[in-house]
Amino acid sequence: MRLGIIGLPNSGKTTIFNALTGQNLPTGAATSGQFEVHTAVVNVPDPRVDKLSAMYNPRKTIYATVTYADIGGLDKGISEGGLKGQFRNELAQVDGFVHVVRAFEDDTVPHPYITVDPQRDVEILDGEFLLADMVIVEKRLERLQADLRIRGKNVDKAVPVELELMEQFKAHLENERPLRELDLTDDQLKMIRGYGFMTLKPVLVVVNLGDEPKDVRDLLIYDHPHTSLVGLQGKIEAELAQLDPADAAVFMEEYGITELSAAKVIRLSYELLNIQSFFTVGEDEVRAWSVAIGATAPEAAGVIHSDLQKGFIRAEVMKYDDLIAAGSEAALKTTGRLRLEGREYVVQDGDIVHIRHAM
Ligand SMILES: Nc1nc2c(ncn2[C@@H]2O[C@H](COP(=O)(O)OP(=O)(O)OP(=O)(O)O)[C@@H](O)[C@H]2O)c(=O)[nH]1
Ligand SMILES: [Mg+2]
Repeated sequence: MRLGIIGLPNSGKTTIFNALTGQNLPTGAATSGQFEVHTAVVNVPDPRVDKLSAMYNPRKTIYATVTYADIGGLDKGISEGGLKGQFRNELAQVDGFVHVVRAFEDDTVPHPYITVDPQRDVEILDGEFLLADMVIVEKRLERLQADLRIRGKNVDKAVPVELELMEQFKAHLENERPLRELDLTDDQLKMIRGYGFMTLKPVLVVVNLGDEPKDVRDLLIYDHPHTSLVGLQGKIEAELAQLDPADAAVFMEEYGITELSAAKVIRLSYELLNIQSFFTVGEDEVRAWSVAIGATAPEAAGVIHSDLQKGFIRAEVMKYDDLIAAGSEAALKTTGRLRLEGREYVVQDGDIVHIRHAM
């Protein structure tokens, strides 16, 4: 799963990328306004994995991961006439956005629109994405209408269906509302999958607070489905991510920080993607896997290996909470709470799974 970090120039995208990934990319004037993409894969912190690892003492412990891409160079006007080239490709590839909005005051860091105004800034880039989607919708409408004109009654059945959907999209976008607010069916989503609609993607808005902790809800109203809002002290957390844990603890005490927000932001961005974690355990490896919410046991098996999906017979499932309560797998088995599930079973977050399969 891939998340694109976007935001206006100098909002602190690269700083927050560093805070989340522990990298040390250069920030500030050196990079300003350029199209540049940097990526890093990050473990999703999960105390359940820590506990399972303590219980099984495996050779390897593997967390779920997300990939962050720091995408520089977005600004007002970028979508005029539609998003193009590398930008379009890069943005279309991501499963969701981390939208960085500047709330920090610092006279040495110029703001492209002079004043610090998070509400205005978040709406500038959102406006660009609405526009980019509108360009796509209008092109499709033109195509579909031409098709209908030329072929008349012989037109493909899908054309009037898509035409109606595009009309609905157009009306929605004209009201300056993102497409992710619409309740779309699987068939509708399939129909538009290749179009790369930007406002369809989930968004985590990260307000870059600066040096003072603040309540983000005082700074910004952002009320959409498939959206979360969180604050992060970008520069401080980026610096902390460079320290070893003991030094970081001293530093945190000095600044009165009780808990790092970076871990929380990573979790929130994972949760945004409509995926969940299930686990496999053993002496060799304790591992978290990501699967779509609603996936069945064979689909989850397929995440581990396609052979396990093909040869799927049954899944042995333990609930994480049951295992912790029982204290060990052996103890759990005596309670009858180790369950055998078939092909129809819908995997739940926190399931510990062992797939029985025919080779
Ligand atoms: N005071 C303060 N400065 C910050 C904070 N976060 C970022 N900055 C500074 O703001 C400047 C821009 O930060 P970057 O992380 O490079 O911002 P960006 O959005 O990646 O910028 P571009 O890629 O050039 O568009 C740098 O000089 C940072 O040090 C913060 O929390 N407080
Ligand atoms: Mg940058």
